[in-house]
Amino acid sequence: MSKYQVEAKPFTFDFELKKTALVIVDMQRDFCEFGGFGEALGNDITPTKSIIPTVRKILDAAREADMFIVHTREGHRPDMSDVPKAKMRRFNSIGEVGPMGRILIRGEYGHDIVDELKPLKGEVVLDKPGKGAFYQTDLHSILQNKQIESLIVCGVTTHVCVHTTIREANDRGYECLMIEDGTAAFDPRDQEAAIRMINQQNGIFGWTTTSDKLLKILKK
Ligand code: TIU
Repeated sequence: MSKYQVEAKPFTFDFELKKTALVIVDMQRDFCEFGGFGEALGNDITPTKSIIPTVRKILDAAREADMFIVHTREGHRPDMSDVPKAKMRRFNSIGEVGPMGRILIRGEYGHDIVDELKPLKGEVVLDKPGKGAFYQTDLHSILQNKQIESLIVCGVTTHVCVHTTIREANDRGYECLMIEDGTAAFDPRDQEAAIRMINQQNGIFGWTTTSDKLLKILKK
């Protein structure tokens, strides 16, 4: 059993390789490229785009270590029958045609994961209709079947889908390590607050660390 210890906040994060999954949240063109959902919401997507190389380094190290890998995508069915009225009322760009196809719709170019982080055969690609990766998906049963106990979490956006996913995971008994520079929010204030909200109060939702600390121990 390969056991690892990463320097983290609020204290060292211990994990067993075979019981750990790398979860990459919503690194889709819709959030990381121009003309997608992120921009339609009035955001500058520079921060989300800028973490792609860091997430790629973590993904490469996880692949090298033979870690279980899950990629998530937020999006909806083409007929939009799974979009709650309450979501549509506030985000009526969903389903509109943009430069990358219909915004946040499964099967469209903009909905897919950026080229640099393209999933490999055998890695789980999980489509989710909400912000959290556990809501209306089979993620919990997949992780249970694989005997996963710990999650290393990267992706976008930190305060929205990453946070919701970590909160859902924490309540289900998983220990979560969020990578501070492997996640991004559109606004640096949200990034800072989101990191603190995970590791505060002795790790109320989990642990946080930086990519260099994780990569250092994964490459040993
Ligand atoms: N708007 C925003 O910050 N995020 C989302 O809508 N989805 C995800 O975080 N993936």
